Amino acid sequence: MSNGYELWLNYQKVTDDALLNQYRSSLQTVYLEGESDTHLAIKKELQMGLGGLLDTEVVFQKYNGLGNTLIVSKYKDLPQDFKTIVTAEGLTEEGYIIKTAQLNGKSHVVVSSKEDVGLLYGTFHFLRLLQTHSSLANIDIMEMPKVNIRVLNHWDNLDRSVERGYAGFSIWNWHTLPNYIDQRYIDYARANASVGINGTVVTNVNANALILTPHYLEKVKALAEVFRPYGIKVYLTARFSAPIEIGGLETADPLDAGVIQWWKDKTKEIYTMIPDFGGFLVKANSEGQPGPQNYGRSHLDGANLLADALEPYDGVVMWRAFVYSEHDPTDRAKQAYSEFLPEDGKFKDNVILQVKNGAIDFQPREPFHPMFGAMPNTPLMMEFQITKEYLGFATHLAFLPKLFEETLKSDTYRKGKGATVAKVIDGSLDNKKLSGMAGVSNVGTDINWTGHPFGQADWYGFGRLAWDPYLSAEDIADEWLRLTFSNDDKFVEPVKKMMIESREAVVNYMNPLGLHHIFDTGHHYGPGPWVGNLSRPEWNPVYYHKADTEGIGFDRTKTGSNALSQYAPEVEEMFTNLETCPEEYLLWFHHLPWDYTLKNGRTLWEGMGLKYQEGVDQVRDMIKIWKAMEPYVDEFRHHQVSMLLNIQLKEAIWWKDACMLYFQTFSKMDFPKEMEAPEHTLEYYKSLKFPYAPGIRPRWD
Ligand code: GCV
Repeated sequence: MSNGYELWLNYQKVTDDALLNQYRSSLQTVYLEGESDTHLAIKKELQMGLGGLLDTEVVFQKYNGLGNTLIVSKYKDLPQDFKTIVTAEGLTEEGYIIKTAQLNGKSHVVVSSKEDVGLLYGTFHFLRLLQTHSSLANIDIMEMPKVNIRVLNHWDNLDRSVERGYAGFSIWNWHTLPNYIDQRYIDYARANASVGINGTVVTNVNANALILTPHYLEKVKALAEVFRPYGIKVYLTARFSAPIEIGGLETADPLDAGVIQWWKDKTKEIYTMIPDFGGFLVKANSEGQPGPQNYGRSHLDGANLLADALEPYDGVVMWRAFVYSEHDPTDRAKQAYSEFLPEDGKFKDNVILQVKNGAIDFQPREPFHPMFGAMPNTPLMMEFQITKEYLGFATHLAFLPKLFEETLKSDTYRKGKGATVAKVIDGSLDNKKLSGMAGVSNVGTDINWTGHPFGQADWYGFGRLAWDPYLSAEDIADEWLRLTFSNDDKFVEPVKKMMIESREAVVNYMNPLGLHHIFDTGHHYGPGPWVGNLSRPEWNPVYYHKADTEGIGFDRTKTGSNALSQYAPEVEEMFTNLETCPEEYLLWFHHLPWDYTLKNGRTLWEGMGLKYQEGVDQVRDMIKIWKAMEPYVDEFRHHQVSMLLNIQLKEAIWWKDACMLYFQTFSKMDFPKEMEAPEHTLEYYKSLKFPYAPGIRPRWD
């Protein structure tokens, strides 16, 4: 039985006997030299990994002169000229080589790198090869991350609540830190390092300045010490008004000499305690957070202020582009672009703008953010949401790497065809020095970390894509299933198919055909397309679907908000033209009549009903597939996932019924005959209230 705590690092004994014997005979001795903390972590991981996978005692031999090379061999004596086996030439700092090397007619597996951390990454990869039952005969791997900054963003508050967290409380126990080091901190670091995540922002972007006080910095330092051997840097969110709140100043104006000095001093204090501190992540002038605009200054002034303070220590500022103003009546989707575009090329070298994958807010499906195609002179990093604020919390199975892949593969056409978002964020399109990918974490104190056992796959997949944004979601699903559950193809193939389809299922039963942000208010749990009474127009679902008796959808073409003009002409044309606009984005960009004819010949109204129904049916299929998997999965996790899938089905039906009943008040048309009739009345769905739905903060109404 597995409670899921070990994640994808469970190192179960190899089940194939022939392979097990082969592994056992060729992997008897591990030769290692180093004694740095990272080398010790490597040794521990190999002891655990090989011990578990091979269920046998593996001998570790210290061998001088190996540096950042480790050799796993069947031979008790290592040939003296081992140095010729591999060279780390051409590798970047975090890169590694894994090779089956022949020497004096003898075969060894060699992992080699330039720096300690590369060897750690190589070790995890080597273990992954064994976990996925790969042959050792001809390994020839060279890996280097394509993206520099690969970070998790924790929206964790100091009281241990987690904004948009659905897997328990924050894993950071601020009260017992710095003296009590929870084993979770170490396992968290191992899990992240195993997929190449090299940074963590431990505090919420809706920030609390207290984290920058000495009392808390001591605690952050303790975490940084746990993470350091695993190549993970700590970052903090910087509340822009901190100079006032904890510094006793009267202003936080970024051009004020006292404020400039305060940030310099604070940054120095942090680096004295944490020499490899990563830098600051900032949400400013967004959803009530303070920022430079409070003083009539710009985002540029704010970001450069912090960049100056961090520059002597090689720290970076990750400045969020998620901004929209309650005083700006223009389409919310246009605001970030309008705000940041004029500043392109003016940020200091150690500033990177952190841009959400889409221009609204982590919807089940969004077109890529237009900023990715428009800022050649500013490094842009991707912000994905791993936690499922808008994809069913931790009770729905929706494999997010599929969503991430879709955005990364999108073509911005900034330099003609092939200028994908992946190329923008790995910096290759414009030869950027800084590049990054952030994922809003879905981790909490639940035993299995992520609530839903399949939520682990989203964390895993985020890390793998941050390392290499060109990986396919399908390969990631395959890998994760083998590591986490079983290598049996009779299990892997159907469940992989289920994972790959799962995200589309959620889109279908929540937001089909380009609908978006029709979630119930504040907590975003369940449907609320009827909500229209909130103080800020763009917090209301009615703002996004614009349903009326004529039709439905947000016109973002030239006849509407013209948000499409923010894309390259090829993209603008493709989305504008109804012939070429993919139907999954239809209502994102167009307001269309209810009887508009879809490509399948059905009316838009009928098409909506069919999509909602398809989503429900897809969940039914998922339940069927999972049921058949009973022989391959331990009872505990099988039962857990079964219960969750049943919740998902109930909620999928809820979404279908509530949305279709509500939209019917405008369309005044009958439901398509293939759609199952709603279970309740619209009034019933409207009456549902969830004041204690998880993940909300008091700020939200
Ligand atoms: C951290 C959305 C979420 C907020 C979140 C915000 C952001 O609005 O609902 O909880 O705040 O995005 O990304 O800053």
